[in-house]
Amino acid sequence: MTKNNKSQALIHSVTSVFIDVLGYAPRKIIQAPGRVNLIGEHTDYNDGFVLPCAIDYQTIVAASCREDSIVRVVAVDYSNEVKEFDITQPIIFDQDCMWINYVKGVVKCLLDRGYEFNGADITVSGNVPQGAGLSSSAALEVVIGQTFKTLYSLTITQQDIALNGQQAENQFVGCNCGIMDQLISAEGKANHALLIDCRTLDTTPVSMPEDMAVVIINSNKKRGLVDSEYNTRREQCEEAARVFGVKALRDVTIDQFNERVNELDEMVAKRARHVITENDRTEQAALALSADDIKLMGSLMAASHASMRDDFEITVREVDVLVDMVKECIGEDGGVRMTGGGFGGCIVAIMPPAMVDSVKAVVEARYEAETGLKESIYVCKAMPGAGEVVGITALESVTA
Ligand code: GAF
Repeated sequence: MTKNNKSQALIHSVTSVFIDVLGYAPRKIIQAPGRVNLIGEHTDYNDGFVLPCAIDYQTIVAASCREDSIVRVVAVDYSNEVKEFDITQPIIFDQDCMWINYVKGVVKCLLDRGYEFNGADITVSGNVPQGAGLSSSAALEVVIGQTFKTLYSLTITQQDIALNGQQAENQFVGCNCGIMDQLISAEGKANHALLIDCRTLDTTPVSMPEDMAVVIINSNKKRGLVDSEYNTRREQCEEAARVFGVKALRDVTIDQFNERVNELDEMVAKRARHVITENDRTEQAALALSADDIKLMGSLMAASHASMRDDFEITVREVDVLVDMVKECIGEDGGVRMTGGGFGGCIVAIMPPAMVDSVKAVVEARYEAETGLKESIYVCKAMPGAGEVVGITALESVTA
């Protein structure tokens, strides 16, 4: 991974806290990125297609092996709170401290999969905005898996680090998410998005046009009822698949849907139509992006947003306002849609780099006035997935 200023600051802070709190210098620095999904929303758990890229907002760990069986973790972003657990004892959910459950879940799942290791000392910090739909949880799950892989030379693939993280989230933390977030965090590629087939987990790199900026705007609308609404959408999709007699909505074409739509409950039909059309849009978008066809990409993103708003019903007013505002600025020269699980959170826009300042100016001038909320804007690059941070020693980073 190449260092940028944002990651350099995180490396500095995990390393110096490691030395201050744990009393010695860490052996390894490991990172895992957040992600932005360009298109393909709520398709992953329907065995469909997604097109995310890893971004230059990350979770970074400083770590060393221990000779005993204790995992000791310092959360730099939670006032250096220290938590520890013993991997030879039952690993149980902590009702009072949420962040440690992601670490515990990942370690427990690694042990359940048969990997063997001792304890570790870990400091962790991140700059992926939390609760914004940019996968801060997946970045934490993946960086912890990657840390044990690195410290103990585990023969675990990047795909299995992702699956292990998803299992931790599903079974230990209790959110029934799909595989997209963990997989892009583990396998992302610089300057590329990945078309992921969420049934086979095959990934196809899609190069990002050079003259295209990726801009994420956080509505800062607090995401409400996320887990319960998410799980309801999943159940509705599963219900539709049952009616069609298939394993997942991935197996239903648009023509088949139209022929049998009357057999579905009205709301279930809307949910299914979103997923089926979104899968199709996502495959088309991968082709459009690799052909630098931004006009087509923009129209697919617009259709995706309308489908999330009208059929899947996961957008909120503030997000719709932002999308319309940005669309007005970029016209057919780019694309914009909500990104992530929904019910608040972020939009993603692609546009020529020369437009970024004027789009920022419009949003800064109008969004707060129209919604009472202040946005946050991140201009991102597509980054590599999780790995050890090379070309830097722990002490160099502290003194840099
Ligand atoms: C969340 C989930 F974690 C993903 O698996 C995916 O379903 C996404 O929402 C919606 O596309 O990020």
